[in-house]
Amino acid sequence: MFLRRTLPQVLAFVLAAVSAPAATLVDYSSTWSYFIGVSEASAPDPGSWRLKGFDDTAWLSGAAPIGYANPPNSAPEFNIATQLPTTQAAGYLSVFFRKPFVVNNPAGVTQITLNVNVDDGYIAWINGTEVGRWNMPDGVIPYNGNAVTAIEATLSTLQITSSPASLLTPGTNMLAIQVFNANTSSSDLFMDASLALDIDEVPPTLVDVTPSPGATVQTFTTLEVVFSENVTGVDAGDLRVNGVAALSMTQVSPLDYTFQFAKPADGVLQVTWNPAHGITDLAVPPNPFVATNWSFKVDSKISTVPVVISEFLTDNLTGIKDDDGSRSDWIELYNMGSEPASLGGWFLTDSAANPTKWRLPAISLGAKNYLLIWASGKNRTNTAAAL
Ligand SMILES: [Ca+2]
Ligand SMILES: [Ca+2]
Ligand SMILES: [Ca+2]
Ligand SMILES: [Ca+2]
Repeated sequence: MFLRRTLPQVLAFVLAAVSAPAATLVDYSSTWSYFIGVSEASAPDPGSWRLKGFDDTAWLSGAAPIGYANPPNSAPEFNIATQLPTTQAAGYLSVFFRKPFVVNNPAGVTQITLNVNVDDGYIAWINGTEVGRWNMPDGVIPYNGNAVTAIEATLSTLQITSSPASLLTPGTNMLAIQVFNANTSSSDLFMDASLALDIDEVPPTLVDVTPSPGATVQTFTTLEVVFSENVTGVDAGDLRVNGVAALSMTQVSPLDYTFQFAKPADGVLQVTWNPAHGITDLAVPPNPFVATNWSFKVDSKISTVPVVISEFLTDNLTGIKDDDGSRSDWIELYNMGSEPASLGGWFLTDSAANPTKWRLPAISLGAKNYLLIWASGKNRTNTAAAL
């Protein structure tokens, strides 16, 4: 058996990250409109039959499974509900199928599952976008193209988890399937299919906040929150610091918001949500945001020296030598800031148990300047010479 899948960006064979119930929108044994492929199903655009607006009133319709077996009622095809003429009798290699389905709120759809029980191969489209093919060659296949191999009816399952909502529109949508026989002498053809949507039932939560819980910041006027998914209903009045609502709110993206507050006095700030925040995800029915509170601290006196360890060497065997001609390990500090920074009150250590192992002299490191410190154990503190 030869399996082929295309459009990998819309086909992800992974478990959905969220648990969600599936709503079956097209069940097996449904009634389909169909057109026996003695020509393309639409002209001049051979693809327009896949769209919702195409007029298929002249097409036949019948309940699935739809197909034929030669001889009739052969074992694998015993349950065919709508009999087609054989390819030999009617001179075709493919059959076009259309089935409308209704989606009230595409934004809440987290996965589309399409099951097709087919002999011999198929290509499927939702609203004109190909969502997958099975036992078919690549590329555009004309009405008289054919499946790769002859098989008995086989169930193939597509799970579309990457942006499934982008394939759908609110209201009526169109599932189009073209079934191909493997060759003009094939003894059979078979199609039955189901389509199910997983609906989001997972409430939004916070995945990141700034300032973070327990943080100490020097100044505070802006608070940023990132939700686990796109949400709606976010207003300045939804978020409070020490009981006072934000002055304003800015939407960075549908899941990322900043809130502006009046500058508070130093101390611990409690961040809470208005119980009537009204924030929900985009599912139908919507799932309310599960609010969590946190606190952080403002201390205007804390140092915010923008000095980082920019480079270090821990095993100096062949590198540079210090003033005494010996090779020690070294650490390079860099002032990222735009002002000179005092190193007074800062320490270097190589022991987590001893964070104040070596006190930096209270020198000033100029803006955008580097400082090399030898980890020599010589404890040099003459700021006029190398450290
Ligand atoms: Ca057969
Ligand atoms: Ca066949
Ligand atoms: Ca959700
Ligand atoms: Ca709100």
